[in-house]
Amino acid sequence: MDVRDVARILDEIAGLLELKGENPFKVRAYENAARALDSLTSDLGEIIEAGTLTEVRGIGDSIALRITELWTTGRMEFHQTLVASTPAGWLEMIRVPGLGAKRVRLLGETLQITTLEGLKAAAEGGKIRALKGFGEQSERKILEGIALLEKGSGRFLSHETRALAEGLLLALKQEAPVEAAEVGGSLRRWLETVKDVDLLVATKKPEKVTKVFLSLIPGAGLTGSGDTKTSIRLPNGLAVDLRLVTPAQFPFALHYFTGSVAHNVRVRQRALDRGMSLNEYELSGKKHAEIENEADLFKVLGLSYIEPELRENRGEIEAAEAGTLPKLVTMKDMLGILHCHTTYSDGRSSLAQMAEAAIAWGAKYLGISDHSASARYARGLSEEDLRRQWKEIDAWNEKSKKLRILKGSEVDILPDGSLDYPDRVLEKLDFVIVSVHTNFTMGEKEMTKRMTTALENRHVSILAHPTGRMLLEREGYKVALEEVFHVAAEEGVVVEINSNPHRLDLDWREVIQAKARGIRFAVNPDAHQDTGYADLRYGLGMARKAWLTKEDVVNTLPVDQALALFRRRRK
Ligand code: DGT
Ligand code: CA
Ligand code: ZN
Repeated sequence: MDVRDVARILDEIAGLLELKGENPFKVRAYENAARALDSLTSDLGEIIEAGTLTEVRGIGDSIALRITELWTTGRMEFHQTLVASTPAGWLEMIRVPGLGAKRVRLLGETLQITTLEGLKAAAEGGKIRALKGFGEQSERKILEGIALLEKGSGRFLSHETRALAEGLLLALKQEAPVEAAEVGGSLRRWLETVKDVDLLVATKKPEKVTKVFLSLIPGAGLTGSGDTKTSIRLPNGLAVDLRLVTPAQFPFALHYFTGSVAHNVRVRQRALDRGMSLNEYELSGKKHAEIENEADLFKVLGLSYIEPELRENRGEIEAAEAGTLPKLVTMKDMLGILHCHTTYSDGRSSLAQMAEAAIAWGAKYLGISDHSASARYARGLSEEDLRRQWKEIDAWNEKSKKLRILKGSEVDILPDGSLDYPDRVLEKLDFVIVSVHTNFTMGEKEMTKRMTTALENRHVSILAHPTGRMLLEREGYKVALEEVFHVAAEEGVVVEINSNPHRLDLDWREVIQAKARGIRFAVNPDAHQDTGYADLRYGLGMARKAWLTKEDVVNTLPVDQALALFRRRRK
């Protein structure tokens, strides 16, 4: 259990209390405690051991006791009692986008609904529109929300599973007789969501490895066990498959279990065409000594090495044959970090903290972009606030040799396509990010016009999170992306790949389309605190899946060239 698990359970308690119609102050107390844990700067275990948990702002006496119980025993009586006394379906219903705990309870009690299916039936039967506070539109929204849930059901955000997978691999390498170990499947291909975790281990002592594996997560249930495969399921429903092979089989198994299925089918066919047969354990007619790793396997098949991110059967095999695979952008290439928030708007770290963290991360420049004036949802900056921030940035740049801070803003695109600061303010900024944060539900035509109008403003440098999607939560707004790309390409506007693992927006499939039009990209963390730069690896995963090279990504440019690019349109 780590601190994030504890925060998640506190949030769940807040939801459960709300479902029960408990005192809002009590609900708030749990939410506050969860946020306090999120922004903890020292180790929770150490704090608990030192008995200083109640000194953390936002955590009161009784919640501190419950956190301690959870941390030390792995369970919390209060939480379990709450879960046991709430219809399980209600917890699912809260996950329907747009339905809060209050409405779930109202619907549950008045219509005697206890399951998600019951909710769907009620909405389809037109029973919800008759209730006070609901209408036909809310009924339609509920159905859309359920459809989205069903579509994503059983999938997980990749960051929720990656840390677990990497932790398990590390533990196996340290504690078991492991010769080689890798994560496979969609996780290794950096897909944005994953169904399960596929682990692959080469060993000469499979029983020992299995035994260690089963001891690593005490709360997990065993769902399958054999000589070569062991499957467990975590309490949150995530399945982890461990496959065991011999060291000689490892390259074949790693390639096979990395996938994708479509890629595998092509590669296997290629082997057949060359008179060989390939399966997850071997390539017939080849001595194992000839193939020590995946690169050797590709080579025998007449292909250059294909990075896992590219294995989606989207032309990578043809390119590998022709020797035209791109040199994918890497973390080392990234010199600058753009799109970051501070305590001036809705960030949790100060400008100085964000800057120090950027230095530690190895950045040469940092683009600050707090929210604009009318962004009430995020404490947007007035012109006066912005000027105050510029002073602080100037002072920093005067004294710091290590990191240049750029003056930017994340400016709201207003419903009519105009921007949330006048041009005379925008022209003073080093870079201008624009994005849609309000009125998501307008029609496709209107939204397209809104966005293209904004991009035509010559002060705009970057379009952020272009579709507004939240993975497994909500679809993006309706917009004709081809038209937006067309204008962005024409105007020289850079398009963002937002690295927040809940967004990963623009999607890599769309990035491929946009790149074909000559668009360049910024891989941005959208960091709201000084630990937020870590998300860049997820954005980079998207960039690499879209075949992007260093040249396609503007924050690989030295600061002067990046600035010149952002200001080019103003001349
Ligand atoms: P996921 O789990 O839905 O996020 O996506 P994957 O790609 O991880 O799929 P998964 O876990 O079902 O299988 C892992 C890999 O095993 C998959 O990427 C390729 C390989 N594999 C699974 N089933 C087949 C199959 O029927 N044919 C071939 N050629 N490969 C398969
Ligand atoms: Ca998988
Ligand atoms: Zn932002």
